[in-house]
Amino acid sequence: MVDSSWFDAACRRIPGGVNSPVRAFGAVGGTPVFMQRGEGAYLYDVEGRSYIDYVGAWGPMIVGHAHPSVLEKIKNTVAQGICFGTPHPLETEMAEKLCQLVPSLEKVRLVNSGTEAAMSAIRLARGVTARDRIIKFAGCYHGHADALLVQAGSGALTHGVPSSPGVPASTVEHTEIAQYNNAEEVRAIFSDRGDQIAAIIVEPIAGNMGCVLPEPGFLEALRDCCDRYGSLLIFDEVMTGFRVGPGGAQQRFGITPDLTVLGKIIGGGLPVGAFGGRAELMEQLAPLGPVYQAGTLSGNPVTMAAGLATLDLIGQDGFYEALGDCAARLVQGLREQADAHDVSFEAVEATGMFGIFFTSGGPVRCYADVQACRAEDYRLFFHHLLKQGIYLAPSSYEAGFLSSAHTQEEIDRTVEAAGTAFDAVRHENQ
Ligand code: KE4
Repeated sequence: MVDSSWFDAACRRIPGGVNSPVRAFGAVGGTPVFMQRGEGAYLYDVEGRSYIDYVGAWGPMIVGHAHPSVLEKIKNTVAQGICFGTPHPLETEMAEKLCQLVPSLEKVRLVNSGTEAAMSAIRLARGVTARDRIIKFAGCYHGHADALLVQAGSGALTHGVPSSPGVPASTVEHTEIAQYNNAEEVRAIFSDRGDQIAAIIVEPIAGNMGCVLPEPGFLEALRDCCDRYGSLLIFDEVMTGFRVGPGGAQQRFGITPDLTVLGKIIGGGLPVGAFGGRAELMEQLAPLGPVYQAGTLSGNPVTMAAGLATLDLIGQDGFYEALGDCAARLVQGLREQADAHDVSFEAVEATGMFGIFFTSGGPVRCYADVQACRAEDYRLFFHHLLKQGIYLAPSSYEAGFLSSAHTQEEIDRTVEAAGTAFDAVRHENQ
């Protein structure tokens, strides 16, 4: 593996040696791999080893690394200057594109991260409804804004408690935690205090506890509760937007949220976030309306260029069919290998994203199911694949990501390498 001196040097000046905790390999152990270059479906570490990449920078790199069209558009844009702090035509082009592609968008505001987008969408929902309470789901992640760093309080509590030091209890007292795929629980909350609830925020496919699909009726129940009580339904599509289909999860499932949160893919790998919805809601934002929101680099031209080039590529005929075929073959191959090596295992896919679970308990449908999975087996599996040049997410609580650059060759190599990895897991469990 990569010489640890790279990580030692990083740790001297960067907390934990990383600028985002999940990169630190805390969940799988070992020393993080320092990557130097990416091309197509591959990453290359600082010592020249290659890896088939199933992290894709946590979602943005859906057309693969260093795609020529994306690089070209970035180069042409940046050659004209980097950022002006004024309106720029590419911002209008991006807003127009997003509203064409995402069914529920009439207006959209660009920001610089998914965190910022989710935080702003919640502020807007609270401002528009003049209500404070929000509902989120255990295992769903919407960035690290204070109001969302919350975990379920003890039994009788109807509000969350901070999940991180530095978050005042008062900041999360209006945030409730429900269980994913538990429509009855949400209905009960609404029947008791629906008139106090500003919004539900949900990952329409949960990608921050592996990959957990909504069961039939779950998203519909959220939509129904919000309609009955005048609350807003916020789909956090930072991960699923343009990942699970051209119009995201809302198009895939035919559910129209009131607000949508986006990020990752729309920046093509550069810092980005966006939130949008009906014009009547979005026009409550400054400078038109009273809900304040701002950002120095929001909508900057270079990010817009990278995002637009990426959105052009995913708009090509057959893009999602090919991505979905690839995911299906990968998941099927992993299931077959797990069976062949007598390892109890589940795998799910949703076109460009997938989840793998070392579970003996059947389908994984909520956070508690994910917590019951064998994290130690995932750790072993991860490292045995890493040694064979396959780079999975360094945490069993993350989803995996494919790109249009992954071909049958990468899938075959991965499935073959998984055989060795499953064998190691079985031996460890004997
Ligand atoms: P960012 O602030 O990291 O751009 O986006 C936050 C966010 C919001 N909503 C969803 C559904 C997300 O998945 C994310 C961020 N995803 C994680 C990966 N699980 C980012 C990786 C990291 O934290 O380094």
